[in-house]
Amino acid sequence: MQEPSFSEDHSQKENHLSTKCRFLLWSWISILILIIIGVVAIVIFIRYQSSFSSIDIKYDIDIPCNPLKFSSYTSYKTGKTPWSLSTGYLDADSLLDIVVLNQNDATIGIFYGSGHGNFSQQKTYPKATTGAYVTIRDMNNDNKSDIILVYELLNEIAILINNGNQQFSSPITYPVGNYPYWLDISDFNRNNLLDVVVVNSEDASVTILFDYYNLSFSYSKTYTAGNDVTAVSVADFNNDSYPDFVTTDYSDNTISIYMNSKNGMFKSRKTYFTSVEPWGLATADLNNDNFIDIVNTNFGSFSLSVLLNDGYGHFSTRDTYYVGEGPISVALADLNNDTFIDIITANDNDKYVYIFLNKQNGKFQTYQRLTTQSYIYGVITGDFNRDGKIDIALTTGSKTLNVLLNQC
Ligand SMILES: *[C@@H]1O[C@H](CO)[C@@H](O)[C@H](O)[C@H]1NC(C)=O
Ligand SMILES: *[C@@H]1O[C@H](CO)[C@@H](O)[C@H](O)[C@H]1NC(C)=O
Ligand SMILES: *[C@@H]1O[C@H](CO)[C@@H](O)[C@H](O)[C@H]1NC(C)=O
Ligand SMILES: *[C@@H]1O[C@H](CO)[C@@H](O)[C@H](O)[C@H]1NC(C)=O
Ligand SMILES: *[C@@H]1O[C@H](CO)[C@@H](O)[C@H](O)[C@H]1NC(C)=O
Ligand SMILES: [Ca+2]
Ligand SMILES: [Ca+2]
Ligand SMILES: [Ca+2]
Repeated sequence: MQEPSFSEDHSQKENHLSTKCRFLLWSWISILILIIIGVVAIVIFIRYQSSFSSIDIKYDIDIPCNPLKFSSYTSYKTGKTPWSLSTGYLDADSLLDIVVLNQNDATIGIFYGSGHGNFSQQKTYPKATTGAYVTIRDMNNDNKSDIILVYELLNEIAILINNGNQQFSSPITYPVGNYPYWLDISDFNRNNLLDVVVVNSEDASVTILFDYYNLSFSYSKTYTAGNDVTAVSVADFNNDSYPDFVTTDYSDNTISIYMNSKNGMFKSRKTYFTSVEPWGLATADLNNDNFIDIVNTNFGSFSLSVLLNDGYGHFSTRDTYYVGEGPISVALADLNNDTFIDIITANDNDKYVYIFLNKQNGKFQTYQRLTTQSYIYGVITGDFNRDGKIDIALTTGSKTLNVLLNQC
């Protein structure tokens, strides 16, 4: 009876010892594993952090210039609340200039370009009141680009005629609807006289001023629109060679498509849901099928909607991309020269410009972002230093214009 009990004791002792050994062994292995995990975690964290400072993660390597490379921003002083901006040739030197609408100040500012990517200090021109939108077009067909503004408080648009030598006429105004917010220019009735479509945000309407000639429009038409209609973009959506247009209906969470009846008159609008508070808007062919597609910012849901044209001017395919708090303006341009249009946007609540590269099929890669000054309203693109690479300019809440040069 003892032997078994002894042998039991003995084996228990042995078990006890080997448990101790195993405990020590496993402790060491565990510590080693923890150290390895720690090191790996630190390496990942450092790499993630450093890539985060200029750009974000996960790239499709087969897209050119990926990640993108831009200069850091150059800052130019503007007036109060620089809001909308536009680029074009405003003097006779064929070098791109930039006009900035200083919303809460009685001026617009023109930054004359040198062609090297740098600009003059702003040269100011008077305007009558606050303004919500500015664009550039040769309205009177004299081969000099004029400046067109929206006066939201006066329910008017205004045109400054370019008189050459960096001189402009004082603004000539034209009545539209209640609280106009944005406009676009085209020739809807195809008679070679320019027409202007204006969205009136506070009376849910769209005004079209037709046939600008000898400083006047010859007639206008008003169409009902969505609620708080904030932006408009003209494009031929159904490829019938007559220009159509799209609006963002901020309080309805929709965009509306207005199709031209091939006489400059418009059929009743067709709406598509986007997301919360659609605001900024741009149109271009994003998947290279020759049909024009739509991108809008959704201010309230911190996102972009991309709506692809099915070839008949219908937009049932919608993709959503998240971008951060308060996106307003959006621009479309091919930043990496692969023939596919990329998306450039920014938020009114941070200090980055966000770039979504086209995956060459109308879908977009995770954004890359570039540092700018804070609180961005307007974003535009243009080849400011004439190197064939499209650059970016934007207005900020620091009362500045920022210019970032493409170096990809
Ligand atoms: C129009 O103006 C540009 C300069 O802005 C000039 O290069 C071009 O030759 C002009 N064209 C005509 C037809 O006058
Ligand atoms: C722009 O840069 C060029 C070349 O670096 C320089 O010669 C020119 O004076 C600059 N122009 C302005 C307006 O700063
Ligand atoms: C242009 O408008 C002015 C003033 O309204 C008028 O006197 C003039 O006859 C018009 N010219 C043409 C060519 O229509
Ligand atoms: C658009 O219309 C033009 C002229 O009718 C035609 O040549 C072209 O092929 C059309 N484009 C597409 C993508 O269908
Ligand atoms: C862009 O691509 C075109 C066509 O491939 C090429 O000719 C041009 O040089 C490129 N531009 C730049 C700036 O790389
Ligand atoms: Ca016309
Ligand atoms: Ca398309
Ligand atoms: Ca591209």
